[in-house]
Parts: sequence; C-alpha cells; structure tokens
Amino acid sequence: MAVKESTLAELMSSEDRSLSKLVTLLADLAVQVQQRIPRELGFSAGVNVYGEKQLEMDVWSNELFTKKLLKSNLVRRVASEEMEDVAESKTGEYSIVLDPLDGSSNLKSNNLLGTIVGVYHDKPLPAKGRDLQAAMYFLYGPYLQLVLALKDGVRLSAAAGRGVGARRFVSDGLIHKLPRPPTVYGVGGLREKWTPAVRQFVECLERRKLSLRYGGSFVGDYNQVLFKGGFFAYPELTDSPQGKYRLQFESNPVAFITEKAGGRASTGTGNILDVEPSSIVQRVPTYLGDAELVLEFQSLYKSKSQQA
Ligand code: FDP
Repeated sequence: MAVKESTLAELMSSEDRSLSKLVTLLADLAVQVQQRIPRELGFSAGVNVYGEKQLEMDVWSNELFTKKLLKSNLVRRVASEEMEDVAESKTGEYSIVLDPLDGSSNLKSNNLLGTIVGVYHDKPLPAKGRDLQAAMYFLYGPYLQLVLALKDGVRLSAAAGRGVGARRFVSDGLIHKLPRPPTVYGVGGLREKWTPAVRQFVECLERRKLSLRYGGSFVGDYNQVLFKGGFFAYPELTDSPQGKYRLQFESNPVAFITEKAGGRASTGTGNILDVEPSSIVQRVPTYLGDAELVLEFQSLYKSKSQQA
C-alpha cells in the first residue's frame, strides 16, 4: 500500500502553531549543523561561520541553537549541556533542554552524532521529565533524521525532500512503535565497572541471541533499539553510581520518546520521567527500550540489591 508523504508542517498540523514553529526552527538549525560538520573537519579549509577563529563544534552548535531559540520569541529559557546556567529571554512560552551535539567525540572518526531536545511549556528549569510536552532528536547519520515524540506518539522523518532547511523533512506520518521481539542491545561504560545486575542481564540478553550494537553515541546507539527493538543502557558504574548521562539533556528527552514508542525508561529503581530534578547537571543511570526487558532488568536489579 502506498503511503502518503507528509511534510514537517503537516506532521505538526494538530499541534499548537507555536510548537510547530519551534520544531521547524529546530529542524532548520539541525540542517545547518549537518552542513557545518565537514567544514569543521577541515574539508573546506578556512571556512568559519563567524569569520573568527575556528570554534569547537560543540561550542559552535550550542551557540547556534541557544541564540536562535532565545531570539525566536517562542523560547523563554534554554538549558544546555554546554552551559552552566539557564539562559533566558524576555518573551516566549517554551523552556528548552538541549544537548546540542551529543556524542561529539565521534566527530573525527565520522561516526554518529545527534542533537537531543526536550520541550516544556513554560516550566522553570530544571524540570521533571513527566512534564515534557515534546521531545526529539536529530541524528546526523547517512541521512539527517528527526525522531519526534508528541503527545500522540513518535514519528520519524528525514531531510530527504526537495525543499531547503526544515522544508526538506518528509515523513510517512505513521506512528512508530518499538518493534518486538527485541533483537539488539547496547550498554555503555567499561565492562569491569559494571555492577553484578548489569553483567548478569547482559549475559542473559546474549543467551537470548540479542546482538550487541554499541558505537559510543547515545542517539546513534539508541536509534538502533528504536528501529530493531531491544535494550540500551548507560548504567550505574562501580566508580560512578549515577552513570554518565545528564537527566535534563539526555535521559529525560529520550525516556519520553521511549514511552511514546511503547517502551519503558528506568533508573534501575524507578521511572526516569518521575525523577525529581535537583540540579541542571544531575546524572542518572539510564536503562531504556523494550518495556518487558526494562521491567525484567528492574526486578533483577532489585533482587541483586537485596542480596548485597
Ligand atoms: P560523548 O562523550 O562523545 O559526547 O554522554 C555523551 C556520550 O558521548 C554519549 O553520546 C555516549 O553514549 C557516551 O557519552 C559514550 O560514553 P563512553 O565513551 O563511556 O562509551
């Protein structure tokens, strides 16, 4: 059956006009980031958007997103993984949490990178994941992909159409769910620093023939789970009980996407989206993906904690 192609504007047609404008702006900026990456790597020597000295790509992308969002009249607050404080403007109804270039250590080796965004309607930051109105990530892969979670579910789109900027994004408009049965898994952190619960769970996934997919890029690795079904974690580590991911910028937005795709998101003991935020820089152990697998991990975690 032929599927009708939808533009980004059509995907957003049942949402508030201001949210639609915001997603369009973010998509425009993601196109600019993707175009900028080869220049940053020196394939276009001397080219610099500001005409100043070459900036680190994550600093550059943070400035791009933050400045444009705050000038848009749509966004009141921006908190970013690249900034210590929340940046504010005088107008706008949205509060944005942002990891402008997640996985930036993959830049030189040309592996996957992403931009992660969480959208709150007029909430002070930091905020609880449960209060997110929308969340998305852009994946800078062989093609630029937008994974967009709104209240009615997750939709996938790609910058593959004929337009420029956000107008290039096209979608089949279908709601995407995590497929079953699960077939892949990825777990971050050094194996020697995994706790017994994580080790045992990974052994169990391997016995069930789930394939390992780990490239060291959150959105890249998570996207495999979203497409193939499975389990992804950046777990608590023996020398880092809160793991690596920042609650506001990484764990909450991707947890929101996971729930909207029919999966679950856990800290090991409870739902990531219910964690009370204590600071902008807070980290949480992050276990995501197939709902049954995440629940299974949670009960193993509980029994290992009781034994300890
Ligand atoms: P990066 O340091 O390259 O920015 O949290 C950031 C992140 O990448 C994630 O994208 C990725 O999943 C993780 O760190 C990789 O950490 P390890 O190097 O410990 O695997």
